Amino acid sequence: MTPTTLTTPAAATSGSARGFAGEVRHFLMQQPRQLPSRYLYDDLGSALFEAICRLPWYPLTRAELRLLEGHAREILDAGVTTIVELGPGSGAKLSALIAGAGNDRGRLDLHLVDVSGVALAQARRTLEEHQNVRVVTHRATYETGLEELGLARTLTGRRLTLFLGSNIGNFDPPGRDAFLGSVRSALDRGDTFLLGVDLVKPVPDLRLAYDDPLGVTAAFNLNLLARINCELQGDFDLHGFSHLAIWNEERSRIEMHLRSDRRQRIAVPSADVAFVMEPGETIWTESSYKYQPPDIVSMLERSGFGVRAQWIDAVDRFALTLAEAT
Ligand code: AVI
Repeated sequence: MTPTTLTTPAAATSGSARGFAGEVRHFLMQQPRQLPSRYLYDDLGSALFEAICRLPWYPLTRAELRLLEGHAREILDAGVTTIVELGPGSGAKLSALIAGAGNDRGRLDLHLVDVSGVALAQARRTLEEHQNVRVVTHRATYETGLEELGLARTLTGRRLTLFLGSNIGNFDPPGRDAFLGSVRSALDRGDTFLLGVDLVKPVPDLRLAYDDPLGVTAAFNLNLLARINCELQGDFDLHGFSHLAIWNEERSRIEMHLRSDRRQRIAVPSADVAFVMEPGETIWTESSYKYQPPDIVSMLERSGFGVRAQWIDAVDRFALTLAEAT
């Protein structure tokens, strides 16, 4: 089958050095200093994230896979002919869903949306192992990909859109609601949406998931400074920073920070920025919101969905929620 890839201008420019430099300057000058978490995922960062998903202390991926396999037939009911996955990673989750649905399903069109060409190529290889599927990759941001797919839709069959891995947890509440609204706008009434969300769980478990004893999550976090050094000629001393994972009870989120261990001067010439960090001062690199099951139902209902089913992994506290565009 001929590979199909659509590359939008937005995807081509969103990761450009100029956008990165401008955002690094803007966010490092905020108080508290910050860096957007999407920049954690260069090639090394993506490989480190794949490693995190295999750690015994990070149960999200395994819990979600169990739910996908166990409820595949209910999720992929008879009318679904098209599946769109936003951020497919290696393609393993969609692959588990298709395998769990058995051999009596009809033909499926699979549309994969991601800014990373490497991830799309890997997901395509995984998914083309299945019989009776057509894989179309869209190298685009989620929003642009959804728009593209909305315009290109045909009138036959129903569409299922997947947003898995608790990626929604990395949005702050206003961004989350705007994103869910844009997903809803791209769907027709009756289309379905499957959302994978990590749940609130005991604080020691959350701390271990985001500060593992092997130091893989610390490396994932510190790699952002290594990326800035490499791509923007920064002079961050990686030995002068420590990884922190803090549970913010009030906001129900785990925050990742990089703490300066001493007073140090930092310059990033290609981002046109230089500043001093005091001992203990941090750069906030990620928020990972954790939800209660009813919160997920409410956020979907507010965005124009009706919830059809919610499945919860009681051991690792993870939820898959299947909703319908109303
Ligand atoms: C991708 N995202 C859902 C992960 C999370 O759990 O927030 C990223 C991650 N950060 C540290 N470990 C994993």
